[in-house]
Amino acid sequence: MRADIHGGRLRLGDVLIATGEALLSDGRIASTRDPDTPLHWHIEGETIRLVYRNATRSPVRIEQLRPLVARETSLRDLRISSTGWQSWSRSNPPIPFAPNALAAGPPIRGPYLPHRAPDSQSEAWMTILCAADRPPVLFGFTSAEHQLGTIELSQAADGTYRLIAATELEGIAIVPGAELRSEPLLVSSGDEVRLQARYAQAVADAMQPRRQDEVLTGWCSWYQLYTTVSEADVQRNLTVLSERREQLPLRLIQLDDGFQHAVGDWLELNEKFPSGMPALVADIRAKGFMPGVWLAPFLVSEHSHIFAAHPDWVLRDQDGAPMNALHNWGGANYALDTTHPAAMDYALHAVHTAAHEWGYDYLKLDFLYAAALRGVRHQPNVTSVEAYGAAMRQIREVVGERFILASGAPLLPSAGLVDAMRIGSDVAAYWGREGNSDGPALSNAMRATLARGWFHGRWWTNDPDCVIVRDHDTELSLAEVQAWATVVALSGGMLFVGDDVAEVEPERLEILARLIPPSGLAAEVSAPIVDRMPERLHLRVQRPWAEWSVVGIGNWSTSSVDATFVPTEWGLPPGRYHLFDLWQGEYLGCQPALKLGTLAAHAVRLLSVHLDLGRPQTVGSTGHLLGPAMDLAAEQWDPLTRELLLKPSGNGPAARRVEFVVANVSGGVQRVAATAEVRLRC
Ligand code: 9PG
Repeated sequence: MRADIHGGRLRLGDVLIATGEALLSDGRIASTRDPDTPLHWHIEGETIRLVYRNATRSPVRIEQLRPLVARETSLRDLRISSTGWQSWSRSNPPIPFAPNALAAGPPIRGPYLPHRAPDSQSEAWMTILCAADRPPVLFGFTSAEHQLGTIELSQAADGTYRLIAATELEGIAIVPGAELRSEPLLVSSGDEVRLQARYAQAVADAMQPRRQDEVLTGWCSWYQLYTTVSEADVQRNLTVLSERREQLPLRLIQLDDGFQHAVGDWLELNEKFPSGMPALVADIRAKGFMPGVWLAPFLVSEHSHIFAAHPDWVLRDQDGAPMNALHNWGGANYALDTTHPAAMDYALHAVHTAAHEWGYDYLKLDFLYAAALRGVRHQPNVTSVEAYGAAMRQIREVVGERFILASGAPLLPSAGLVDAMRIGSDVAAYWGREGNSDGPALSNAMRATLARGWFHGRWWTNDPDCVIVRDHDTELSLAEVQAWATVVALSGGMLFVGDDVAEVEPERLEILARLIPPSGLAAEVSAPIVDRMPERLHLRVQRPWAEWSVVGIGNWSTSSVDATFVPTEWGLPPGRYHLFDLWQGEYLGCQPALKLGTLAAHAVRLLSVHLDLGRPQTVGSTGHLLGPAMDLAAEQWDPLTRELLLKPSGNGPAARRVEFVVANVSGGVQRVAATAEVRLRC
């Protein structure tokens, strides 16, 4: 995109014309249009920074740097995507403009933004704007080392939009002669999926993500036992999972919230854990599992001993009152001031103890946004993003190469510091609740997972949150359980189960077993969008012998619909396709398109889709939910001997019985057991 600067205005191709501004703490606004402006742009390719130079003789305090301030007249039918500030924040593909002061409000799901207009839509980090008659445009800050970046849109009475891309300086001072730079802002236009990839790569270049190894699997105590969890509960699940390893090989046992005296009192275990942590960890290890534990290192309950002893360790508001980061567990929970050396030492001591004294290899660090709240800190002149980054870097140093799953964590500032990221709100054993579009609910977790697949493997490993498969103590229908299992499988992210597995019905454990191991690959999603969720999921499988697709067709509406599959609507070339229903293990024939019949509310159909190659070929399998994409390691067809060689991947549970479904040229299919290499004369 061409950038021209003329008369203090920046023109970006035919996307927009903007000025740059700085909002000072005394309320004055400096503009690139001023004759003696202290501002200039620094432009590299499609990336823009705004720089403020203090040419005065006294310090200047800055609230915001605004690399782009534009009035847009031509945004017909504007739709806006949400990335969301932190793990649990609302996230969705482009949907019509709507002020979101409540949905993205502080302190939990949005940051404190004192300068935003109340009737605006404000998006943290990155947004994609779609309007009629022009390609989508992405505005995204590509790093968060110093400042939070937001893109704010508001609409004037005449219908025109005002766009402000700004970074928050929170009143920090620049000394005379010094310069202050905004985070870099990428502005790019084109196809939505390509824009996400381009932005993800730019962020990865700036934030240096950690290496992604294996995508982990495990058990988590939270989604059935909640805070009632006891040592006996963990032991019971440990025993069951170790006895059923052949059917259900999971790697981790992760203890969640419920072991501590109070939030903040991490080192005081409650009476439900009489044997202590080292003993529990030893048992987990002895049975061959990786031990994991939950902590919220930056949160202290008003009821904690630690807050009673050190009330000066928490973040304060302008009036000096402790800032409530959330109301939960029967009271206020304050944010630890990580710039207070003693407070930070305490957080590090808790994490050090969990990792090195107790012996946990995997830390689910939760409510991390608390360290990134705007407030009055012990150390002046530090932004909340800087405070968060510094705290997380110290935590990383303490835990070394142990695994960090971040949860409730501001997204961009965590890239490079954590191994995995919770990318949605909590799941629950119900689809949704009236008026709850952000809190715990299966549909909310699903919405975020569908919106944030493009993070996966680029900034960290995505954690879509646990699957819940039990058939009791739940409001979820089988269709809903399967829909979530499908979305998790197609996310490529971590696979954890949130049930008390000792109590789960065998046929429901079978659902879980079909998801092992995670594929590591995230499917692309596309419209139609219903209830802010895309209904199409598409994983393109590329192998040396063939390319095929795994497609998920969801119905996120509240009533049943007639579903069809038309390959050309999915970007596949016209032709005849072998279709295989992966949930049912049923071959549906070879056709140019297919009527799938009725799809119930909240249900999903999952198909393996193979272009007819005019020779014998694998078109389905019955092991992993993703079918041959996971079950088949290699296929060779020899036209001279007319022999088809199939090699099973063998990467699933040891007890898994897999059948390959092979299409013959005659139009029929045959099923063959995939115990070892299979040679078929066709
Ligand atoms: C443990 C849980 C689980 C879960 C986390 C997180 O806004 N809230 O009050 C709120 C409470 C709990 C919560 C998220 C938000 O869940 O995501 O997996 O670890 O903490 O308390």
